[in-house]
Amino acid sequence: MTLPRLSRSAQTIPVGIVHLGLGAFFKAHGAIYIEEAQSLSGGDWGILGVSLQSPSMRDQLTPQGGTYTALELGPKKQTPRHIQIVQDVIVARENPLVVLEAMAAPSTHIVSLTVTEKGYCHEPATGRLNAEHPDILHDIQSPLPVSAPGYLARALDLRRKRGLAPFTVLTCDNLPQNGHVVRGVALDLARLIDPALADWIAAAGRFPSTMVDRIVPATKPEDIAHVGELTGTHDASPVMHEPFRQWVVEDNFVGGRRPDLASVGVQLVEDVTEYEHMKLRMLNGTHSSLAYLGYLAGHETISDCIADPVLKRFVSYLWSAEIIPALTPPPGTELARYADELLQRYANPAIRHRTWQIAMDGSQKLPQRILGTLATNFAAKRPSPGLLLAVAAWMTYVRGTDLNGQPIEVKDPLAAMLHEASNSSTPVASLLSLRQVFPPELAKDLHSPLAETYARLHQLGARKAMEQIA
Ligand code: CS2
Repeated sequence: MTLPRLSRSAQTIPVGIVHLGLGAFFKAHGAIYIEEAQSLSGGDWGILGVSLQSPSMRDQLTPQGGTYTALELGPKKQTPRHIQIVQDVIVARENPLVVLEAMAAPSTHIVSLTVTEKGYCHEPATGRLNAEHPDILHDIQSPLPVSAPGYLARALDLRRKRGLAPFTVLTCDNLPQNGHVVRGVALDLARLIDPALADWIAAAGRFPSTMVDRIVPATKPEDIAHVGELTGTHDASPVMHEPFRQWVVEDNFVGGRRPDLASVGVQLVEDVTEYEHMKLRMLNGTHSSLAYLGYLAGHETISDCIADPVLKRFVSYLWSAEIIPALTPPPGTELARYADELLQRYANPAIRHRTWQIAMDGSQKLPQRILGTLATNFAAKRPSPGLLLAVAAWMTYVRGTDLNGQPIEVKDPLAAMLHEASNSSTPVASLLSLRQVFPPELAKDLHSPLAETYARLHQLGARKAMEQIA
């Protein structure tokens, strides 16, 4: 039976937000908060979605008027919801001028981003713009950009020249001090284009840091079929998400203009750092650890990992012995309780979050998720055998073959470099010498314990090596 196509039932709302990198995460997180804030408190906060490269999101959403289903998957209950805050989707590569004009429109007050870690074209180890990046080299020369920093700098330039206030740049990616990073790359690029632009952005621009959290696995073909059965309409672009959500945002917007986020449970704070460290190191740090070790142990998803008593024990040990002692809790938060909640979220069998998906782009993720904790523990002389094992598992994974010699499809912007280093005669030393990932001081400290851990992992296999630790 062919199902009718999902279509818009709500009125359109004028666009106040342009979102760069419209993907599953933003559709299931920021967009839902903004839709709720809009319907509770009003304001013209419709979202214009932008895909920087691929036309697929536009092709899926346009025939349904930009609307989609968000399916909340609890352990026992499923709740579909029709989200209508996205008004339209544009593909930047096809229409760069249309995107720049939308960003420069007087009615646009916020440009939000989910472009993944690598989309900032920065050096993960330092957080600074990688001025050698081919997209950045292009964007220095051309008024029609290709990178996210390029769109920010060029659109801000249009606003400056037209005498408009800048938009607020609201990053929603899992980077430490994400506002600071996006401000840094936009300023560095602006300075290469026109120093006067950089001075204007530095003085008038606002780049609040945020902590974003909701587990949203990539949508699979079977999810589309399932949503069709559940709702009776065909949605080419549904998103699956867990019930939990959290958004902590620094309340630092140009002219104070933003949706009424507090009314829908967003925490507006002065400084997001402690929330961000907690989330990146406790959630994303163990996600990445489980991704590499779980993958090598033969587990397909995070909930499969937690169903294995060895991995469940190991991850609890990571929190209590290695990660929590290196953190300062955010106000009113008990970290042991946060860990218990994380374990429950990971165990949710309705969420099929693949270890392979989380393993992607490890070179961009490791520093803020795992290496920061390792550095703190080194300084405090606190042993970290578990996190060392996670790094050794990453070093094994990026070879492109698992411990049984089976091929792994490694996705990473540095894949070629990682492949060469990890398949050399000294994999640990060669990988540690990659300055994009490992700060030199830490690399020195890590070398000998990591070489030993790597050898043990290869001798015992992932499960036994975890069992030995916890
Ligand atoms: C995950 C995150 O894919 C990944 O790297 O660790 O997407 C994670 O699910 C979210 O940050 C949860 O908020």
